[in-house]
Amino acid sequence: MRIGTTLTNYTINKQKGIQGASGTFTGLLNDIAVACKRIADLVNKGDLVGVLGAAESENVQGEQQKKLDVISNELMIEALQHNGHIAGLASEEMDDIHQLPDHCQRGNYLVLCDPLDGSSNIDVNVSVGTIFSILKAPDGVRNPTQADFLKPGTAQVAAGYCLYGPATILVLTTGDGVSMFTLNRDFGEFLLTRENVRIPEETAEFAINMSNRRHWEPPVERYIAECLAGKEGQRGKDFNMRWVASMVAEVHRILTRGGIFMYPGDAKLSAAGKAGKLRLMYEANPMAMIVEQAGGAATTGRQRILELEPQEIHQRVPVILGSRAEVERVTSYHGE
Ligand code: P6P
Repeated sequence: MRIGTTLTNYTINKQKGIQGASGTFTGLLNDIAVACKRIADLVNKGDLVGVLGAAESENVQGEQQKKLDVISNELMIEALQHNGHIAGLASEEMDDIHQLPDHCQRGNYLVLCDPLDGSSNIDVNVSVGTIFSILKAPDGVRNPTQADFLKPGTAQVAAGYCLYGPATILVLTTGDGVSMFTLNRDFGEFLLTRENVRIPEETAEFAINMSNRRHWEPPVERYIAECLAGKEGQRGKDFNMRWVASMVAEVHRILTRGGIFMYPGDAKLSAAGKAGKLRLMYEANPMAMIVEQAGGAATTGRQRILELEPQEIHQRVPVILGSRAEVERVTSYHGE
């Protein structure tokens, strides 16, 4: 499709020929884009509008919320609940499923989101992002329950993120490749800037929080030690390392130039009763769909993320994703 086309025109054209396409999906993506534009505006203004710093609250994870976490969640609800495109919304920032007010018309979709991922970076002006996952809503259900959201990642009809960095870029897949749209602030539209994004199969760049090294399982230790051994080691090449502590920024780098991102389970997380740090439903699943649609791979180290059967809306999983050859190497080490 023509570079420079708007997100709305792009989705209308994508929906043409899809049996029963009612335009609701295009409307839903427009609602999400409105929320992302409003979040981008606040992220960009920061201290000028008093949105930085901690809120007086914790989320369901027991983590200190930032003011912008709470505000971004409210902006997602505001943008999504009034237009009849969704039947329910789940968010990292809300304990339970958000039930739409009775007067709101219900739509065909369920949305799960991390309204502002990486928000610990907000106060230090490092890129953050919104992550979203879209499922079909069950027919005729006005108030979906948590069980209606607990579908494997393969059931997603679309997934995406909006990266609030030097540029504001919305990245989307509807199951037919990955496209990128850059926000033109002059007239407030996301314009198509890249289509059919592909992740290089090979890479020499890994992303992991090295401060957790003493807690890692042997397969992770083995893989990273080989990377650190460089060209003198058995990999025969030097590796570079990055760690932004903002998953959206890491995934965007990988989509752009390849790489492997790892947030594995480890002894410290296990001791706290956690299978991983990242959340399956609104971080791992949408990012895994995007990465796979761009030719990469996404596993827990032991199995494909998109095939996991969810048990709980906020459940955590280990995440290893990116350039296919490297993800398969690490995953093979787990199987030995
Ligand atoms: P750590 C942000 O809080 C996040 O959920 C991801 O975006 C990021 O990759 C990870 O956690 C960073 O975790 O332990 O390095 O702060």
